[in-house]
Parts: sequence; C-alpha cells; structure tokens
Amino acid sequence: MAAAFGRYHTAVVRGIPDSVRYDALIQAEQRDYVDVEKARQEHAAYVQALRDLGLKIVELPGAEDLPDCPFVEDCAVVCNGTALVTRPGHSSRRGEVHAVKKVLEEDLGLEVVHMVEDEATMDGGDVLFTGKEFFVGLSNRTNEAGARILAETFPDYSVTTVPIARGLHLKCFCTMAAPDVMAVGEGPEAQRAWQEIRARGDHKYAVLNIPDDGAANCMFVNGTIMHCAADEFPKSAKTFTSARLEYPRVQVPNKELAKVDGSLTCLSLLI
Ligand code: CIR
Repeated sequence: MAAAFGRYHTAVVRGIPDSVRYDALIQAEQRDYVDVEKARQEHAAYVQALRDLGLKIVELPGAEDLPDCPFVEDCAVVCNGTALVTRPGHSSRRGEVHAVKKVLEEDLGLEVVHMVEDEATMDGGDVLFTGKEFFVGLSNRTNEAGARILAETFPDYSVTTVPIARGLHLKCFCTMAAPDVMAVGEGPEAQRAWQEIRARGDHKYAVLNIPDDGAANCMFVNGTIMHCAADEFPKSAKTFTSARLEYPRVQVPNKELAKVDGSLTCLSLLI
C-alpha cells in the first residue's frame, strides 16, 4: 500500500568531512572553496528543520576518504519500504553506499536491493518520484541500465527517462514542491526536462517556475515545503512566498555545500 505523498518518519543524513573542501567533486572549472564550519552549521539547521517536521534523524558519521558522503540521496532510492542501493555514476563515490546500505537494512529494516551490475549506474539525484510515477534523468551519472533496474525494483510505478545534457542531475532543477506540483527552474535545460516530463509522463502536474535553477530543488516533507533561503536566492524565495501554495513553508540555508553542487534534497534519505 503506497504511503501518502511526502509523508516520512525518518531521515538518514551524514556528517560533513573536512575533505569536502578540497576533494568534493565539482562541475565548475574553478573551485569555490567550502567553508567547512559554516557548512556544518547550515547542515545542522537543515537537520533541525527535518526534526521540527517530526522526523527521527539517523546520522552517519562523515568519512574523510569519501568527500562527497554528505550527499546521501545519491546512494539509494527509497519507496514504500524498499530501498534500491545505487551504483553511483562517479567511481569516487561508490564507497559511500556501504554504510548507507547497512543502516537501511540493519537499523531501519528496509528490504534492500543492491544495484550491482557492472554496466549500471545511478545517482539518486536523478530520480524524481512524484508519488505516482518515476522520472529518471539520463545524465553523466545515471544510465539506461540503472533506470531499468529501478523499474524492476519498483514494478508498481512507471519509469520515464529524461535526457540531461547539461548539469549534474535531474533534481538539480526539477523537484516536487507539493503533491502534483513540480518546481522547475527557468533555465533552458530545466525547461527542456519539464517539456519531456509533460509530454511523456503518465500523469499531469502543475508547474511552479522558479527563477534560479538551483532554487528549484526543494522538498515537500510532512505537509511543509522546505526551500531556498531569501539571502541566497532572493527572486526565487519570493516566488515560493507569493505562489498560491496551500502549505506552510520553511527556508533552509545551503550556501556552502552548493559550492560543490549539493542541493537540499541530496542531503537526506527520507523514509
Ligand atoms: C557530486 O558531484 O557528486 C557532489 N559534489 C554533489 C552531489 C549532489 N547530489 C545531489 O544533488 N543529489
């Protein structure tokens, strides 16, 4: 039986290692160095926001040899009591999945499927679940074989692939802001993805166009929208404020980890 959309009881998060500053993967050619102490403060505010929404927090310790380990979303896709543990697209991130798998299986009692095929890759940041179907970004990190394994793991839902030519993941610029409402960045790649979703998805969604692509990464958790902070994305924060959405909202800071392409969704696995 499918749970109501956006209802969760537990969040898995992971601490920030010092190595995030120099060694985390980046898309930009020039590194803008993460202030690790500030990143930890922002992460704590994010975790507190989830706690305030009623979630139990399970925090894995950060690992210095895994600089991208705080981005736990990429390690698994969790839906209706089953977790598909992924095979991340970048080889430097493959070691992250072991601790995540252990906690999902042993501590949280989920049924775990592990993507082990050599040719399959997937980052959870490419997997958008609407409550009714999945969209999977085909990016540098996620491929067709990964999407096929997702479809086999969750046979109750259709899986539609969306090509991503630029940017890291589908959810970098397209997420669910509320039930049946998609937040989509106004940039060309985001809009292209939205046109694919609209044309090829099985269900209809309203769209909330967000001026900054990075701010279109928001979360709908237990009836509340978690979104970007006004001092980071003034125009986009205003869009969330003035949109006629019938849900309470909370702003969450994410300035530091955004420097290494971290977004709000990527910092937790919601169960
Ligand atoms: C990476 O490039 O893999 C990390 N620096 C950022 C991952 C962000 N993940 C996500 O948005 N789901």
